[in-house]
Amino acid sequence: MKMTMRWFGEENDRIPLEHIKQIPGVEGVVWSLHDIPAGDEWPMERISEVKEQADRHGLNIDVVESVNVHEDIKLGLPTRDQYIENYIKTIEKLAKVGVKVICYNFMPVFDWTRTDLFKEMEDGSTALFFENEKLKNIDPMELVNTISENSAYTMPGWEPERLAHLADLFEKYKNVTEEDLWDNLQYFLEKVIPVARENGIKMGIHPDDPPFSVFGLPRIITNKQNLERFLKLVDDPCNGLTLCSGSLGANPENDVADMVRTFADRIHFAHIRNVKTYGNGDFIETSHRTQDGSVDIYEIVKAYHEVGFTGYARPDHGRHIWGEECRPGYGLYDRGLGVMYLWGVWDSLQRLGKEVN
Ligand code: DNO
Ligand code: MN
Repeated sequence: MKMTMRWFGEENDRIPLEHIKQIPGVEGVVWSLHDIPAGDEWPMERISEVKEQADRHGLNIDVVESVNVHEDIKLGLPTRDQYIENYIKTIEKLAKVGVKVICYNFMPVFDWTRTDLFKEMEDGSTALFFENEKLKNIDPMELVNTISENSAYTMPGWEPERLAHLADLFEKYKNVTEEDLWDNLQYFLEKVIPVARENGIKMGIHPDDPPFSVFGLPRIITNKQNLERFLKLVDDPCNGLTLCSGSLGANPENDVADMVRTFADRIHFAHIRNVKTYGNGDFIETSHRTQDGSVDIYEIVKAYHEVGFTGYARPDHGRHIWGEECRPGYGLYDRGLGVMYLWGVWDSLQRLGKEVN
């Protein structure tokens, strides 16, 4: 398991690379060019700049999260070919600086969605919270306004420039069914996966978060059966998964450890985090520790260990603790603790394994 940490870039992240380097066992940063709109080709100078910054701190840049997919590709519009062309050029450039894995998602309109970015917990920490009922009765614009009232940050996909076109986007998705989304995903994969393969890059789709429809939009990367279907769309080792335990774990019916065992050789990137579910669709993000949430993180790490996982992993969202001011879910402290929990479990399994063998 190769440990990494998500970093939003020198101008975009309060956490310096120096601090990331101080977390035990972290070898690389998971990065992106967040200011480049989805669908645009990434400039080589910008890519090289991140590579140089990371090099200076002895961190690798093997994993990119995300190269976002333009809505026209998800919608299957005729303009998609140009955006796929740009995507391909970006893949080729990323390969030049040694990138090994590209994470992306295929969620219409929004990336991950929560109803509260800083929900107060009993211990004084705050965390990302999702309240199902609230989402049912609120229009997306209203949710954005409530959320941005108490935060300088917004969720990915909820940027003001995008939201200006929200009504248009919803209109375009009006008649798009889940089956259409599957077809459009297949079309994208058939063009992109051969290029990834030629360039030594593995693609890892991130599951939908939460793993069910929000605001009536179709969502398909949600459970084991659909992951299986996804992998068969283009049955190539380069067409793989970013298996996110927190996203999938928001549905208590998903058994993530079982997915690790089933899809082992197609998991290129592991997102490991815990959530506490309440049975009605609500969930709160907790510390990574198994006992704190509803997802059995110990069992998931054990599954990765059993299958001899040598891919990339990162702690995913963390809580906001010790008074840290940070972007929602991406503070240093709780994710640092997350790394140490994951190593604690992994290292003890490693030791026990040796004793047994
Ligand atoms: C949620 C996070 C997401 C993820 C993107 C990937 O679990 O990991 O923000 O980064 O959806 O495209
Ligand atoms: Mn994730």
